[in-house]
Amino acid sequence: MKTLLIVAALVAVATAELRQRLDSQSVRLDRLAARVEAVSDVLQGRADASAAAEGRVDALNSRLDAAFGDGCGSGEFQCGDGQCVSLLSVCDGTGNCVNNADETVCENPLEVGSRWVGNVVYDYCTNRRPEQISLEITDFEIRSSFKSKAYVDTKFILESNRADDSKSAVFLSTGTYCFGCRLLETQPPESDNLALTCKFDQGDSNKCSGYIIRAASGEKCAKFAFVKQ
Ligand SMILES: [Ca+2]
Repeated sequence: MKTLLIVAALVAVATAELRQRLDSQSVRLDRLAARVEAVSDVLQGRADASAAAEGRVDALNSRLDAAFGDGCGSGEFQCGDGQCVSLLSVCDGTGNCVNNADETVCENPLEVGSRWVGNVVYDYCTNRRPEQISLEITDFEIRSSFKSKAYVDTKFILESNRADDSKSAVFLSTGTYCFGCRLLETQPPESDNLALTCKFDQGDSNKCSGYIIRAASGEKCAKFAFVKQ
């Protein structure tokens, strides 16, 4: 009986060690995936900034669109069938796409009162190094003179929960939501000139990819994965 108990104890210890090692490997893989994504985003951000400095952003966008894009220019909306129309014509009440797609993307994913939580993917630039950003929508207004964008008021709560440094900071900011781009862009709330944007994937209004952007250069320097609560 005593021998059985010893064997059972050894098996339990070995199982726990194996589980710990697997968890550790899983964490390493998650970190590796995040680093690969981070490098990709930083390279993209630097390429954008460099091109802007040289006045070649249009040419770069054309080349990227040709290789990976939807065939439309940066100020255009893709109707889904190859046709491109101006972003300004999206959600203006008149069908500009032959298939009327520019008037069927006018859903508002950022309802007043909705709350979003973004967990950090990577962060190369903020001073606070938040592990999480809570985003609340306090106002969403569509003005009759400019229906392709909405004016959005937001409240950010930056939360850091590290054992040695647990704190939060609250900021208010204004911004816009572009229906054709499915993109929220906010103004930098602080003198560090860092701004938050959030890009919705087509067909999913409950998640958006949040980027902290250096407003001066457009470089993406932090990413948070936002989910609607
Ligand atoms: Ca239209």
